[in-house]
Amino acid sequence: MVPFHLDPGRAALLVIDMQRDFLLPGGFGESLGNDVSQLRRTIEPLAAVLQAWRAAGLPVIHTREGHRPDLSDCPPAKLRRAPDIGRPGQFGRILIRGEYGHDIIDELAPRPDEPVVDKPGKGAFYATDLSDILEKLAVTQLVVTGVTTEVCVHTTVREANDRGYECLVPADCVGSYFPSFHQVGLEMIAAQGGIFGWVADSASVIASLGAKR
Ligand code: C5J
Repeated sequence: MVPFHLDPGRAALLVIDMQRDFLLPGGFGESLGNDVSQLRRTIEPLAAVLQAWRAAGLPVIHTREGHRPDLSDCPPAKLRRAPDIGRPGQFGRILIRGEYGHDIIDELAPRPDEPVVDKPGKGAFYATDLSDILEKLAVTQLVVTGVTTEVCVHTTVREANDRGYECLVPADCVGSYFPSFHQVGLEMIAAQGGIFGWVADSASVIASLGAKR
């Protein structure tokens, strides 16, 4: 496999959908019968990467999955399969912008200078200005973290790969409610010599930042 060499001058950290609706006990994710501890185990390693990334002065971009209060940006086909979107939950209307549950967990709260990209879909490029943000930053590499491995992380990595970005996924910084999907999701990224990215871990990302400083 071709090695991934982090080029700090051209890299951004992407933090996908670390939202209360997905991660908090009592929230939307748990209400669907999911074990949120499978996602919550990413918080500590991801916070460590975030801290090192910020200390290196490199760009961080956060995303949130969600919709306008009138649901006009939620395709009926999505709503049919996720009818709880927009309904009241323990942390406000589920996956609706402006609600407490839609926002990012306190441990990974964005800084005022870090863009937060609101996305109606699973991928972070669809119907967002993420491409413009990355172009302005002259970024060509993405370290992609967050939840869930096989849905929003995977879709975003695939979208990014098709747009020419080199994507590195630290395995301990992404999580799924389904451990088997997580495992296979990671294997799929790195299969066949890295068919759409690379997989590493938080320690190696932090170490490569230190080495470049
Ligand atoms: C899902 C996500 N799984 N952020 N969203 O619906 O992966």
